[in-house]
Amino acid sequence: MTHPLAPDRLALGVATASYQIEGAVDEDGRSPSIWDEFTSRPGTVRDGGDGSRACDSYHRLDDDLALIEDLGVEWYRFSIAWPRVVPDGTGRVEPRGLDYYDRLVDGLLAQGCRPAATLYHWDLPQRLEEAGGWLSRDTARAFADYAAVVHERLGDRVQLWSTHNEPWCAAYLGYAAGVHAPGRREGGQAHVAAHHLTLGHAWARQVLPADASVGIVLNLVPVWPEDDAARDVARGLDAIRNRIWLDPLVDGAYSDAVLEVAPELRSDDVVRDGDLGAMRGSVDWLGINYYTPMRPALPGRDAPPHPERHAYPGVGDLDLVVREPRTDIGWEVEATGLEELLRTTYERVGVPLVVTENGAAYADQLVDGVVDDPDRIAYLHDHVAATERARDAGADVRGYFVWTLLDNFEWAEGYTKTFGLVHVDRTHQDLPRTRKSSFGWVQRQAAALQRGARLPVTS
Ligand code: IFM
Repeated sequence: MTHPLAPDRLALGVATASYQIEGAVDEDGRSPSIWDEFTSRPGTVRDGGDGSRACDSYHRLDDDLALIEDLGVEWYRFSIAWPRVVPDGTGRVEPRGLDYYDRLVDGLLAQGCRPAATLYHWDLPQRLEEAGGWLSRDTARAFADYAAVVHERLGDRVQLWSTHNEPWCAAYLGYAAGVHAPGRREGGQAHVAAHHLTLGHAWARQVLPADASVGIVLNLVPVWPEDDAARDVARGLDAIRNRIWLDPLVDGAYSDAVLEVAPELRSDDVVRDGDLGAMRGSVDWLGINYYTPMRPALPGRDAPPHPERHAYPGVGDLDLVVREPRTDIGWEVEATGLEELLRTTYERVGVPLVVTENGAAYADQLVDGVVDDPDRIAYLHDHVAATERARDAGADVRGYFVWTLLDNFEWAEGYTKTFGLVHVDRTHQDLPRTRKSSFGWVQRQAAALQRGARLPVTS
């Protein structure tokens, strides 16, 4: 199959996700998702926000298409809201939901931008959660059926498909730490959710045409133990962040490192005959979302506990060290982590890679109609350079997509953390959009690419 992104240069794109920008959660037949239910519970989101309005992109498709056209990038990565398309999770299809994505895809193509569709970016229909959510195999089957419905409608125009976005978050933040929807704290059952997410991916791959280019988007991380004492927890962390996803995709097996922390996956009732075979070789390309490296340590340091420490069932007590400099969401800035991750992942998987998300939250200020964000520009510059270095070292990385177009609903952080190239003023009823300086920086990269330049360019 010809890959939609060419190997000879890095393609540039920008990414978004349905629940974070669309709003319109009860329009045109959309049913509630697990995020609608989760955000309705007091205390789950830092500022009490939710996605009911978000950036109102469902109603402002033309405005946002105009922003994308002005940005000048070659690719726009978006996700599809399952509850808009198959409101009950299975069965009846809602054509009005599909119509919205149809208009988006046609609008992008008309302005020369290529659509990349993600089928699941965490907005599971609430009805499926009530039937067991990702702890049930039936959800994996329902996902494959939903994937076929979407592909049937958009597959003639969308060439780059991903099944899941960051299934680690869906499984471990959702079913172990309980800080994302559905907000469950079920310990090792999160490993079962992880298995069903990968199974859903593999079954979706089977129902999509063989000539479709299908991948999965993983938030893999470089794991750098703080000291020798942390080597065991580092192995466990690596198992849950990296190996539990890559082992079945590449080897069709869970390695001992994974089974040690996830004994639930030794059960024949969970991992059934044929599951691992379906997963093996099921990606034509792999998406990598990178923000920061992880530095595991043993607990007991004189520092506040890390909020993610409950997201690693089976690993034992661990802490995570975060060095300076950090972005506004508290994540260490370290671009060499991306270079290392791309090189080692390419060696492991051997399929084309795309950096499907990379970007930074900074506390932007709108002053006299201007948002100047030099820290975000520096972050993007250094990470594009790291991506090019990984290519120089032989990693077949085909694209770099910025996270994200608009300041949006940042999950449990609500609207308090902003990653956008475009500021959205939430103090105004009509949510006016203002291009930040980083928007201009990406515009210049896109223009330079058209002249055949190597990125990043400085100007
Ligand atoms: O906003 C998220 C996105 O939905 C998934 N990847 C990480 C981003 C920043 O937290």
